[in-house]
Amino acid sequence: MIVGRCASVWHNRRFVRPHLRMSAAIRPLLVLALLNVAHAASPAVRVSGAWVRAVPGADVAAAYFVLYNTGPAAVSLRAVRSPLAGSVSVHETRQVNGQSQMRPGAAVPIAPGARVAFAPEGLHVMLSQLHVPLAVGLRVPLILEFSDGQTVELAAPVRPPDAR
Ligand SMILES: [Cu+2]
Repeated sequence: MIVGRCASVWHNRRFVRPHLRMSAAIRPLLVLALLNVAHAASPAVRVSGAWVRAVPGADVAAAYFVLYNTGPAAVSLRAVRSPLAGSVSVHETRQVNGQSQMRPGAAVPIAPGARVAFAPEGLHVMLSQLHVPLAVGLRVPLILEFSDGQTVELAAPVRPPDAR
């Protein structure tokens, strides 16, 4: 079963390939595009303290981190992806009438110079349909997409269920 799921991860990778095969006419444009990316250099948003809480026996888990907008303009976290999860969404846990409820959130805005913490009992990234069990110590690749077009890739270590 795991082999089949891993195959789907590979399938996703293969999906990227057609971009690399292109005619000679387009190649100079690609070089320009890459130069632009290099020029844009470091992303405006820095991500620190990323981790994922292990949930034994479940195919869902929550990821946490702190976002810090070092740029002069507001940026929002638009989407998160992971090759280990079939579905990834931003959630917010709220207390409603004394009960803890999770609801899917929209893009998360980060004002210039502001920090936004994803933490237990608040904002979190919900990883669903996990392709592999998340053992403590495993590093979960996360790709964060921001409204300014920048993406940040990181590997969030899995911590025990009682981690805070
Ligand atoms: Cu959630």
